[in-house]
This record gives sequence, structure tokens and C-alpha cells, in this order.
Amino acid sequence: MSYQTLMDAVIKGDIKTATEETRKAVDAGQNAQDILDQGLIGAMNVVGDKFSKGAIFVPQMLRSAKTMQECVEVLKPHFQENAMTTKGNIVLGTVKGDLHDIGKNLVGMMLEGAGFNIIDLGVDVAPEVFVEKIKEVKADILGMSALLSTTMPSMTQTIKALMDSDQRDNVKVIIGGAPVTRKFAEDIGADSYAPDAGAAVNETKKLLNIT
Ligand code: B12
Repeated sequence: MSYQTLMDAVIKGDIKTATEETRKAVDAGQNAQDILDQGLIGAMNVVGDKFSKGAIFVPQMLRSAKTMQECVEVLKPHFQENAMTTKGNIVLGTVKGDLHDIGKNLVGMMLEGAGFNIIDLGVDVAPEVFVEKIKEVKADILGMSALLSTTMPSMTQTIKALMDSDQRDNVKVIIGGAPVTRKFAEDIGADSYAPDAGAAVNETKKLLNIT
């Protein structure tokens, strides 16, 4: 199935058409993951390219982001598994200085669907805020997201803050976001990295030895 109409609507920021198209695709029996990957994420990549080339500006990017979020709400029920017992506590957030949360929210949604308990701290989360929450909820996993190359160092600072407060051995750290790489994760001493929300679930299970 082609998602061209859906993609065009997300790129234009036309919430009504985009959510209608998402519903139509679901009703037609399309796989939610395909709608997400090919329709919605595909459209956001086009939006990013247009922004890089100066063809659109922040307000249009924001409108597309809002449109994508509304479409994700339509897809959400189709991702949830019925998980009765929690497989572990995951503290999740976008690092300090960074306001991008679409990818982080998708990761949270998929992990929740896989049976984990998500404590989402939102965006612009300072290292000490991560550390406090990890202590409070006895987190098994810390998931950090960064979409700006300028905010990636905040991941390093958060890991340092974990060490300084003697929490580093109590929690596994997984990181992600468009500019983040496996090599960067290794360099800063994170335990894992995942390029997308599906891989985030697999990597998290591996970290906790869940099959
Ligand atoms: C939407 C968007 C915005 C929206 C964000 C709205 C929101 N609520 O999130 C708004 C308009 C606010 C915005 C603002 C800015 N943005 Co912006 N934005 C984007 C855009 C177009 C899409 C991002 C997105 O949502 N992608 C879709 C999601 C699903 O993908 P994702 O985030 O990569 O997430 C997936 C994986 O990375 C991974 N993942 C993500 N997080 C995590 C976490 C863990 C633990 C794991 C395991 C995996 C994981 O899984 C996710 C799901 O599969 C990107 C371009 C792009 N293609 O990435 C630019 C982009 C990220 N933005 C950019 C810039 C420059 C900015 C601004 C500085 C612009 C400005 N001049 O003001 C500001 C910065 C504001 C700030 N302080 O954060 C640049 C960054 C360049 C760089 N490398 O540093 C990009 C790349 C655009 C570009 N090509 O230049 N932006």
C-alpha cells in the first residue's frame, strides 16, 4: 500500500487528513508498524530534509510534529500487548537542552507494549533529575534520547552523574536518537544503543536477560 496521501498530509501539517488516512490504513488491515515506518517516519524524514535545505522553517516542522503525534495516538492501541506483570522499571527522557520527544515517546510506547513500566520524565531533563528518579523508583533501565548533536554531551554528563552518586552499577543505560551511534554509546560508557523503537525493545530485553 502507498502511504503518499498520508505522507503529504504529515508534511503539510494537515492533522485532519493525516489522522483520517491513518484510520483508513488501520481499517484496511495495514500493519501499524508499517504505517508508522513508511508513512509517518518517512514523512518526518522528508520534513527534516526540507528544513535542512531551508525550504521550511521551525513553525512548519512543529506543525508536522503535532500531526505525527496525533496519528501515533490513532496507532497506539494497535501496539499494546496485554502485559499483566511488569518486566522492569524504565526511566526515560530527552536530555537537557533538547525538546524533541516524538522518537522518545515511540520508544516508551513500544516498551510499555512489551510489558515494561515506563517513568517518562519528558524533555529537557537535567542529569541530576534522571539520577534522583532512578534512585526513587529503583530503575532497572535508564533510556536517554537526544536529537541534537549539541545535546549529546548531556548523555555523557548524566552517566557521570550516575557514577558520582554511586548509582551506575544499579542501572543499565540505553541511548538513542537520530545523531546517536553505537560507537558514541560505547565511547561514553552506555550499555546499549538502538536505532529505532523496535530495536529498543530487543536491546532492553537483552540487557535484562529477558527472552
Ligand atoms: C520534529 C522536529 C522538531 C520539532 C520537535 C517537536 C517534538 N515534539 O519532538 C521542533 C520544531 C520543536 C524542532 C525544533 C528544533 N530542531 Co528539530 N527536527 C525535527 C525533525 C523534523 C523530526 C524529528 C522526529 O520526530 N523524527 C521522527 C522520530 C520517530 O525519529 P527519532 O526522533 O530519530 O526517533 C527514533 C530513533 O532515533 C530512536 N530513538 C529516539 N530516542 C531514543 C531513545 C532511546 C533510549 C532509544 C533506544 C532509541 C531512541 O527510536 C525512535 C523511534 O524509532 C528532525 C529531522 C529528522 N529527520 O530527524 C529535526 C532535527 C532533529 N531538528 C534539528 C534542529 C536544528 C532543530 C532546532 C535547533 C531548530 C531551530 N533553529 O530552532 C530546534 C531545537 C529545539 C530544541 N532545543 O530541542 C536538526 C538537528 C541537527 C543536529 N544534528 O543537531 C534536525 C536533524 C533537522 C535538520 N535536518 O537540520 N525540531
